[in-house]
Amino acid sequence: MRKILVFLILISVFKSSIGLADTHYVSEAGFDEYPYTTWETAADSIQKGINAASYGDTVMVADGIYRETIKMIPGIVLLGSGMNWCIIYPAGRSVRDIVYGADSAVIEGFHITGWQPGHGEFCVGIYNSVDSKLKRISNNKISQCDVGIVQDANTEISINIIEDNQTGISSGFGDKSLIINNTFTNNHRGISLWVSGGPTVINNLIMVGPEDYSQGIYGDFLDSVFIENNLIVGPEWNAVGVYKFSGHFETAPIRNNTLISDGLYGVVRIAHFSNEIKNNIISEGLYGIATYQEDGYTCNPQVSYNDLWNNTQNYYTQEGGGVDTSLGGNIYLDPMFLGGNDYHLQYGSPCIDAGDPNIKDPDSSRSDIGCYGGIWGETYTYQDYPPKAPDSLKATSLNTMTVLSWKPNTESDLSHYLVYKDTLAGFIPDTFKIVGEVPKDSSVFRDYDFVLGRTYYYRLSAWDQTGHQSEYSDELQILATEVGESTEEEGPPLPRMYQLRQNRPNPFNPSTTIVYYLPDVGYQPAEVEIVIYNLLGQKVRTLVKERKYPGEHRVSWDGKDDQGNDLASGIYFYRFIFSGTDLYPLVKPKKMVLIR
Ligand SMILES: [Ca+2]
Ligand SMILES: [Ca+2]
Repeated sequence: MRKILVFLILISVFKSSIGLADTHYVSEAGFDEYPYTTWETAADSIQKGINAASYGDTVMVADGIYRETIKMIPGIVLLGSGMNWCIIYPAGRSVRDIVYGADSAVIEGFHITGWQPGHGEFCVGIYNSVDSKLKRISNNKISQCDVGIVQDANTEISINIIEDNQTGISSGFGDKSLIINNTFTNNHRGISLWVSGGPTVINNLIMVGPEDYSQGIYGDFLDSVFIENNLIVGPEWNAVGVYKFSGHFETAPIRNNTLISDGLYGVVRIAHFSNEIKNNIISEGLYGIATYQEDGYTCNPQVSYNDLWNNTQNYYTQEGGGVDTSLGGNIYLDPMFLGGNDYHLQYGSPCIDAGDPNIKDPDSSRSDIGCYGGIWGETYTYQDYPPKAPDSLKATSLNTMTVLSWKPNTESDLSHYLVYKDTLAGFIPDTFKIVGEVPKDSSVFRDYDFVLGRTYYYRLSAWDQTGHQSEYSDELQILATEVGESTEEEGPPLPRMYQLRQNRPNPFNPSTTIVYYLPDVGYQPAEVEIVIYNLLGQKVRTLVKERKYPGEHRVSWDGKDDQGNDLASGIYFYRFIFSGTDLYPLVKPKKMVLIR
């Protein structure tokens, strides 16, 4: 019922805009009486309906499976009842083109499906060439073809679903089409751009297919092309976002795209090419941007204001290839996507307002990096999500402390971590179980409060600057043991002891040297203090107070106090303070003698 209503509205629109244009009907339920001008007399095939029409007419097609191939005529609008109900499927026909285009015609609302690509006859869903320039291809699903749409004309191709084809759209020979708002899924190549093709490719979602070297957009011998605001996602290890791109460009910006190539192969691979790669998020690939020389052409694209994140190697250049980053603006930070398959940016994302300042978003602010920023982008509310739960917890027990460390969170709006502890497995963290707060630039926590031989359980949460708490980390179990024993089978190598060695020479005049040793207990340098006291227990000199990496260190003392005065002969003590905690009695203070 709803569909019929839509039809009636569409009919009235066409009648009023085209004037004397007729409408012809096609339905499996009609009486098939020429010229098919009512649903009751509807034609029993689409081609009959088309043949009864003339320039400016509309042909409306009801639900059904139409086992035929279609040859359009100029100037008609061919309207199916919708891609889920109106199917053109010429199974078994030994033909190449399922739909053959015609000048200024429109096709909308069909599912055009061929046979399995690569089986028997080469199959094209819609053939649309310079001799048969369709005006618009919209709201169709095109599947199971060797090529979904062959495109050598200047056509609007919009809001189609193009899936399970060998190639989704093949565009070439001077094509200046607008390919906009389409969804490509599971094609070996989403869009192939051939000899001197130069379409504008905007706002498409391209889910790259699963075969080896599947590609989102492939280009060869190009003239000019615009690749903007596309989301290209490679769900398989070998996917490539934008591949090859050779040619003699007048202009070929790759701008404001989000390119996620989940795995081992590169996202952008470009030859003969010295144009701009700007405002893109390029993530998860083996190579973020790869360039190489081909046929003697060098390649040195201008790369600015991109976010390259979590690629094994952000830039890869072979001989004759280069990357010109002199304009700057590139960042290498977690883009903070919403997650799942949603690549909108979270509140606090480093990509917000970080694109080229000369490019504006629809809300007139500075462009965001990625496919929702820039002139074809969206205005949307940035949702403030909590950070991810801390991950990869490790712990080591020494006899006076337990050292926890974890993989640092990557969110730009991170504030701190909270550490929860209990003596029961499977405990539920609450505020009474908080044993520490760790600032965002550290990912180590030292716990001095335990009984040797007992087992403790830890969980962590991460907090952002607007007060959102992550989910809790997995629980980590640790048995507090004697020095140097690790309770983890595959934990970090056993740390050596903290050491504060006897000063040399001793007694001394005028100066002496103290050697100390820090074990490896985590990812971050730790603050170390070495403080000197007199016999009365008064602090006379802070010799060291800074963050130090693990390993052996040495420091000299010249017998002066903090004000630079010479101290008197006598006995002095020095002690070792580690991240604010006196390590006594693990590391006992040592005595030294100054002789004037
Ligand atoms: Ca912005
Ligand atoms: Ca947040």
